[in-house]
Amino acid sequence: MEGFPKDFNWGVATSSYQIEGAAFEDGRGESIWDRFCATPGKVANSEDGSAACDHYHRYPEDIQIMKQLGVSTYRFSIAWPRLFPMGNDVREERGFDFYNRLINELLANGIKPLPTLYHWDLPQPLQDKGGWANRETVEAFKKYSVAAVEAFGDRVHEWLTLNEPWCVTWLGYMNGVHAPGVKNLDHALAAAHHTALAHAEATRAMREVRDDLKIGLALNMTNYRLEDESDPELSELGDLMDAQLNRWWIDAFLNGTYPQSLMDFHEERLATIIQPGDLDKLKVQTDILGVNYYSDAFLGLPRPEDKPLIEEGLFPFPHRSNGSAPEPHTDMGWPVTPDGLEDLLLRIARDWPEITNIAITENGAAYDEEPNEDGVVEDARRVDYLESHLAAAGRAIQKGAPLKSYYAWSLMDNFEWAEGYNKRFGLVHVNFKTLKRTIKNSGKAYSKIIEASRKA
Ligand code: IFM
Repeated sequence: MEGFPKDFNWGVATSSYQIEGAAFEDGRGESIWDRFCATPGKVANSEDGSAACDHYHRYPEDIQIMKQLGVSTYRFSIAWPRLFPMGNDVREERGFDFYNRLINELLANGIKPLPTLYHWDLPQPLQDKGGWANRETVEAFKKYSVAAVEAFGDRVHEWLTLNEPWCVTWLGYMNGVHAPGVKNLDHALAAAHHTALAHAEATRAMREVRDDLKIGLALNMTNYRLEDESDPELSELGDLMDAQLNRWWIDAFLNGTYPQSLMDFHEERLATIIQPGDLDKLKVQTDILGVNYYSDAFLGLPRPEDKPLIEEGLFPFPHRSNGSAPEPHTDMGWPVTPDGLEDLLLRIARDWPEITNIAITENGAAYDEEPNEDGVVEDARRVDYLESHLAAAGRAIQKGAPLKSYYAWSLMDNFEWAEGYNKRFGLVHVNFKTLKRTIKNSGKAYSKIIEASRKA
């Protein structure tokens, strides 16, 4: 694979609720995803993450698998309700003990930990007070982040605050397909602001504890491909969607602003949410831009029935928009568009030259191959996806994009949120009955790419 320097960080990624299981063990508190999954009709097949991959108990085996793959870094998330079950100041030491064990085991095996502080499992008691729509959650997140750095910062030097605040905001508080399942534009806009503020406040507070940390956040980003670039209505919608997904959190931490088009679009509502002095607080030194890239988004002219929703602020889903997307698609229905990754990395390099450390913190594909009679998982489509996206990333590096790390999503098949266990993203297959792990052909291919790049 061309373009990658010898010291490139090769990794795999997961998140707590999607893999840990042990949801009711060692004092872990209820999270919004426990509550959402227990609500009929919210998750496919009424599944939940209570057992998931049982990584809570099997993490030593999982770390051995990472070692076999040859990765040098592991992105995981810390479950806030394990450390602070009620979302207040009351600690659960057994939660801290678990992450100490995990981090120590990673380091003992030569794997650098990259924790994400918030990958969607908000303590339910905080949601009972409004969750991310309530400004108090910013302060609670700051305190939790500081406690995590105090506990683990002697060994963990790179951190991500939030994963995909766009999903937290728009899937969680506007169209309700993710926990907490709220459908309210004022709550969504408040969440959009409070997540940006939380990243900034937590980052500053973490740095006060230790000045040797590199801190960033992970954003889901895409390229919007317009069906007709000359159509003014479509161009305007494309700009608003780009602002909402790609620019909102970057403008916040880089410049202490939000995109003007969205400020105008939501002017009255935002005026009641953004308090005087807030914009200055948004700007914060952010060392790593995590990019979660899965596919480009194809945007066609809004259908008449979508127009009232758009006017209200509910824009189409990035990967399910109504433009004509090319084949093939993954099991999520997302088009496979590797060149888009190169374009996106080059766009970041061009539009935000201040960003000097990009990590692809997620990239991967859902395909449902099972082990064959010889126990081999022949997931050729995932091998293609991985190789073509890595080739695109390598080209972007050669053209000057400051890409330093790549984390494949995901280490193993896991709980895919509202889709349940049906959508398999893993390089490692998990049999959810026996919990047996089997490295897929894509895992073997990834391992070879890593080995070759270190030798090159
Ligand atoms: O599984 C998710 C992950 O938790 C966040 N980013 C997208 C992935 C695939 O949908």
